[in-house]
Amino acid sequence: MLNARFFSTIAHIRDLPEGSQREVAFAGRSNAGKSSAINSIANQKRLAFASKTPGRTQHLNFFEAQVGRFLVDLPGYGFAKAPFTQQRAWQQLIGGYLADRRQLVGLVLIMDIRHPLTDLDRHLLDWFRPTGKPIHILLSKADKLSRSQAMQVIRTVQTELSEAGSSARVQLFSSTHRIGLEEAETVIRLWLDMVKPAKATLPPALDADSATMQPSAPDSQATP
Ligand SMILES: Nc1nc2c(ncn2[C@@H]2O[C@H](COP(=O)(O)OP(=O)(O)OP(=O)(O)O)[C@@H](O)[C@H]2O)c(=O)[nH]1
Ligand SMILES: [Mg+2]
Repeated sequence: MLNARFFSTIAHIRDLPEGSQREVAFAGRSNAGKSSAINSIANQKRLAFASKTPGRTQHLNFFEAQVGRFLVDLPGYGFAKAPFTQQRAWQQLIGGYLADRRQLVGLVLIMDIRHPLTDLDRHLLDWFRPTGKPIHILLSKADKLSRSQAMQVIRTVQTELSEAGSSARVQLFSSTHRIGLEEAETVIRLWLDMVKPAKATLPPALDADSATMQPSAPDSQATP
């Protein structure tokens, strides 16, 4: 688990956190499950203000996972009829952030598994691609489908992405049923250059118990 804590809410590009080194942004349609995904990955309840009312997240919400390493919850798109890159607020704040933020190292795109790759999702994928930064897709609410239905969707999405020349990776995800959490966390840790705290293990020769043990058969394993 990443243990992130709420850091700040940003309404203007000029207020982006100073001293940030790496950021991973979470984007997707309104109600796709972005805030819930951040909550479950960050091991927090109500951290990112998940709600039943679409469009609640209006600004960029920053969560600090380690000093200088952030998860960024973006406002959802899909309300107004115009493509989001033509909407003034989106263009200035979120568009500007995604296109120009040097510290942004990767984009997590959340898509409801029951409505994957909408026109707006494709638009975002095409629009973000010139940055050259990696995209990882979470097919969220995977608990809403059977395992075989979910596998069918992931295959279809993978095929469509590769046909469109996208190198985005895709996985199943559910915040409520904790599906795919580890896989998502691994990607985010890698992008943020965070290493898991190493477990303190003693080399066998220095382990007090094994030092006093009788020699065992070559293929048997010593259990702690
Ligand atoms: N069954 C199920 N419901 C989920 C899951 N993730 C989120 N939801 C529900 O979907 C709704 C929207 O979740 P949010 O996390 O607020 O979605 P969002 O993408 O942040 O929405 P906006 O901020 O409005 O763009 C809430 O009612 C959540 O409880 C999931 O994995 N499974
Ligand atoms: Mg939200």
